[in-house]
Amino acid sequence: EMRYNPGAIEPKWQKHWEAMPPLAMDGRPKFYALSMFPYPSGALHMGHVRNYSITDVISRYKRMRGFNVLHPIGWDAFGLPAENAAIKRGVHPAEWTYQNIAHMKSQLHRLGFAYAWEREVATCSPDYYRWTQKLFLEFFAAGLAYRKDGIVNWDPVDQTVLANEQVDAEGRSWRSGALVEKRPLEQWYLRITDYAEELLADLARLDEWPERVRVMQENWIGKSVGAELIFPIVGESAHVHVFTTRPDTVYGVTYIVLAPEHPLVEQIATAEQLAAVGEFVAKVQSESEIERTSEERPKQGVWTGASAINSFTGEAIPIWIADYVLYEYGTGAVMGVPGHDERDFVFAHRYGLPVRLVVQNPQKTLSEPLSAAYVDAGSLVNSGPFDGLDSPAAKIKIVAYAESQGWGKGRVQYRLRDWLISRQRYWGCPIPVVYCPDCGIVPVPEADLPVRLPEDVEFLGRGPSPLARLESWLHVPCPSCGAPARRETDTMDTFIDSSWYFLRFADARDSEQPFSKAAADYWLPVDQYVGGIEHAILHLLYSRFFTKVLRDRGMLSFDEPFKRLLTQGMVQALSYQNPTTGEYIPVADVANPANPVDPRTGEALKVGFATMSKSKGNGVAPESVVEQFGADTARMFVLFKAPPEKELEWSDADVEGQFRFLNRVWRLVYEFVSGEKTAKEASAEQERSLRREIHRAIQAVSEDIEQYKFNTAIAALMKLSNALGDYPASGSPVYKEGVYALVKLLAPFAPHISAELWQNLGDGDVHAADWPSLDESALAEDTITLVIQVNGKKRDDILVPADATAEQLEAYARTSEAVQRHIDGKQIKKVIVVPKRLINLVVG
Ligand code: ANZ
Ligand code: ZN
Repeated sequence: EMRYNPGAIEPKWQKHWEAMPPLAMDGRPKFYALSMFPYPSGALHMGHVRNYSITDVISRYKRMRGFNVLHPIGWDAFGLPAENAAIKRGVHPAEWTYQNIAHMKSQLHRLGFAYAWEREVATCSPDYYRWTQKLFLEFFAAGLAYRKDGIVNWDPVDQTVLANEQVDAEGRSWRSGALVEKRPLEQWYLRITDYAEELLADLARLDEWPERVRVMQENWIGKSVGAELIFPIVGESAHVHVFTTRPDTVYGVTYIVLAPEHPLVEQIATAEQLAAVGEFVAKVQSESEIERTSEERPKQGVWTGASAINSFTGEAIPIWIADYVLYEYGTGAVMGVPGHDERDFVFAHRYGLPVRLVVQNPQKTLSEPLSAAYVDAGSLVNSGPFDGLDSPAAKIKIVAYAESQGWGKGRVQYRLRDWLISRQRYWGCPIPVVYCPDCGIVPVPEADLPVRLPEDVEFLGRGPSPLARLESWLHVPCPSCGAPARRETDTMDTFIDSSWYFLRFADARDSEQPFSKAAADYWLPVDQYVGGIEHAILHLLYSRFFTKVLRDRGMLSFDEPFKRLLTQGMVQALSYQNPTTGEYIPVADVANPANPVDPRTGEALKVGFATMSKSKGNGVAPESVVEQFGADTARMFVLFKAPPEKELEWSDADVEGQFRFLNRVWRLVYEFVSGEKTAKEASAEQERSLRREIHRAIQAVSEDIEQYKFNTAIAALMKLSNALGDYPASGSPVYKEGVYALVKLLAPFAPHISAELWQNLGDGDVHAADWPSLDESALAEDTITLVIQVNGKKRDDILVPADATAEQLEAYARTSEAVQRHIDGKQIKKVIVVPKRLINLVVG
């Protein structure tokens, strides 16, 4: 057909790709491209389109380069929104979820993404969560899943506990936004801290990850090297253990502080202080960790009435409790060194505790009383036998001495906590254990998996979870002794489901095991992973943890799941905001974009780019672009508009620009296939120049795809199409070479139009074709610009043949009048040539 009509050709090719034969392991090199799988929220948004276009380009490109490519998709399908829909609208979470999956799946098809559909998974399906349960039992068998009574983060809106990772810096739930409360509760944990050191050390090997993500993980793991020092309590047999990163300051300790929750508090508080202590503990318990450790507010505390001995000095020092000491970190107790720690300095001043100088500033001699804490390293003073040592040496000596005396030992501390995985929710993977009055915690035998979610449940949205109220489900015989026992009613954090889905894709239909070792070892690690920066910590850290544990269980033989990572930027669009109320006005309600006003008040609106979202009313639905211009244009636009790591600003004009480009390509190929070939001849020079353009495009597009520079790759395609458009002799072999190369190079980006055009060229399936090969010799330039210097100063530049020898270059240089003037009859002593660029004549 003459006219480019995406609405006619795209569905045809989409059908074709759906029917692709399943993948098999074979002798070709493999390539595993993966986008973070979506949550089935209801509909795809532009962020999804951007994410999935990237892996689709990479995987189509790698296929043409001869790789055996795995590009799978699935659904992260457990989670709260489904349950909330059940509470609000009475629709069962499964029904809501599967409806959304069906709709989003049709959208994925319509965008022309080529997936290994035969490997599709949904984490809420029993064939998937059966294996999530099996993996939980692996962790349990390894001693890596355990129950612990602890203080948990409680989300009062969602009525469930949250992992530390799910509470933001303001102490709010990542999901509901509610201020998180602290509650004591017995829950399941995974022992991720056992892997803290390896998770940290292996970050260095992830050299194809963004630096930013590695730093975020490093900070999250938060390794501190220091010591645990022991302070005997006066008149008690108990000791206080503190964690410090500054053992070199031990002679400057003037008090000890316990976290208010510390179990010693009750034991050592004296009768006179007991009331004040109790009051303070109650006050602190109602505050969040963020409030307690805020830099702004004064540190507060109360003396317990008790004292401890600093064994180094023999001195008795008071034991306090204070808000700024956290029970969950280190030992829950610190040694107060006000001379060298800012928080301690503030605290000591507030409560009149002594401040002592024990580390001297080597730059600027300090003397007592100190006007501020000196926190850097220095040389020790007032520190007995350690005087004169610098801080690093003193740390080592003091720890060694403490060890020899039984006063403590070296210790490494991580900020990372064990992963709390229990959720008081229905729509999640049931934790496969039973509680027996005689046998205790009994894992459900593997043969009885999956522990299925019962379907007939009530959703009230308050009180205990539906599972905890379902008597028929709750009561089971103990798998071990048969006595009446109780099921676990909590389900797992959904981050568990996504911590291993990339492994399941290797062997998604295995009905005997989560995945076969052979398949995992063949397909993994993921060669290219693409997703949002919001997963920089949680999902990526948990997935790395799972991989390492499963490796140690003998289930796979690699250490890291994701070889290369790309975190794509957000898709933004113009948004309109009322300057007084801050409210966003939906784009659809703004009558005149040239002069946007609030339709209710007439106020002029603030205009800016903001992430597309429902709440801002500035989203563009993928299907609206697909209907108007086709999937190829939508894909080309999101890839062309910005580098993938950067924010992408939506622009209708640029969408149309891509549509026009595809129309030009269509016409060009159409005219080549059906039109009269011009009998005109091109000059040898024109011919060489077109070949150069063709091979430059081959080189640029190949390199750019490898380096995620999709925007410049598309620019190179445009350049090639222009060069072809300008070429006079469409009947010549080089023109044909150019047309074929253009269609092939376009194939990963705009797969439908290229498939159709390739078919018209009579050459089968472009997506099964070989990537065009680069002819380096075609890249060579005919002429180059030679810069001529005399005594290092530029005097002229001239065009010379690209393949001229050094002697020839010198001869060319001498012909320049400007150069002759500067040589001025003097003798040339030396000639320096930088090939293809520069010649320097040294005269004197
Ligand atoms: C004495 C000292 C002297 C300290 C000095 C610092 C400077 P990071 O790097 O975060 O590991 N600390 C220990 N446990 C704590 C807890 N549970 N709550 C609040 N603070 C705690 O910090 C370790 C330092 O934080 C430790 O070293 C301790 O104070 C404090 F000049 O000990 B330091
Ligand atoms: Zn039993």
